[in-house]
Amino acid sequence: MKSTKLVAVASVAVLGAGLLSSCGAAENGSSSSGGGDKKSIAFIQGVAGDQFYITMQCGIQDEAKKLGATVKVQGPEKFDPTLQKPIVDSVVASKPDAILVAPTDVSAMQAPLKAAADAGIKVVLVDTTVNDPSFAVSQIASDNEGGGKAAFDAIKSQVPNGGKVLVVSVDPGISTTDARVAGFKQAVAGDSKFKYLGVQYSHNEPATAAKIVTAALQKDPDIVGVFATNLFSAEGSATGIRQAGKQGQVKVVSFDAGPDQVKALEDGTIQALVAQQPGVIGQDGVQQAMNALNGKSTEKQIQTGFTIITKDNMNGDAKDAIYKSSC
Ligand code: T6T
Repeated sequence: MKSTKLVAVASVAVLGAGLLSSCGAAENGSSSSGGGDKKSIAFIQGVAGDQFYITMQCGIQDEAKKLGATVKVQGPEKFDPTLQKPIVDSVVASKPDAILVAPTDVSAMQAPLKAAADAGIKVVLVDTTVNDPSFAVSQIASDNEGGGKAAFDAIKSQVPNGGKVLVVSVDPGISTTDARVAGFKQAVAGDSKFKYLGVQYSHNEPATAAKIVTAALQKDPDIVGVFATNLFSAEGSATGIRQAGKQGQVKVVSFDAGPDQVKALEDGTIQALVAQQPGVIGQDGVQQAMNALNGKSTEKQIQTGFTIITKDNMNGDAKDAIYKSSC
């Protein structure tokens, strides 16, 4: 296993769609035109329009250009396996040489992706995984559990005296966000000054995340911290905090680093971001796919690092860790 590429830019001393296809998918970009004897790679995102996957797409396209492959990108309109499965099926029918895919559910995407591998397509799992990923030539993801722990450390540095903490996640059954919740929960359990209020699911809808946070603050006005496990949970949590008029009072730490999250960092609604390295995940994914296609050995598992972004380093060392909205 490749060593962890952890980028510790800052200590956690915080504070201080294009075309719509018939199956409802957004085909949001293809690159490296031509073809000939070039290898063809299909990238299937977890959801279209998410800056995490857009940044990953940029890394994929850059690397594919270097290595001489074509790339087609598609993603479902929502982070939802019932919408992602038909995309996988139609991509498999189009017979690309390799698929880079972020499965939206550990169980529901198992059979469709296994079928892709059985059809002779090299499958690389990027970001998320499935229950039995043995059919994949490689899996590349952040240290999601470690990131959950880092999120707790960031909250703790804000409120060293402890108190009640809440988690806003996406849906159960997503490997990444489930691991972040587990890492955070375990870290809270290790510090008796903190009380874990549990996890609530936003279904990747910012409006739902906002409602969760406002309702939780009504029920428990003494909440000291919120951990939002991804970009859309964070956007909604920030809205909920603003609606409750508790900016800066309740400390918010989230995964990801989309432009809206960075704005919330700037205005003091969010205190720290655990930024992943989606571009690197994409580059590594293409390299592994090409190795597999060229008969070279692959790395079964690659773990990428993260950067803690705060108001203090967002315009400095951590600037490059902010996600892109376009390539
Ligand atoms: O946090 C990322 C990704 O790692 C996760 O699997 C799903 O949500 C994001 O895409 C951010 O919205």
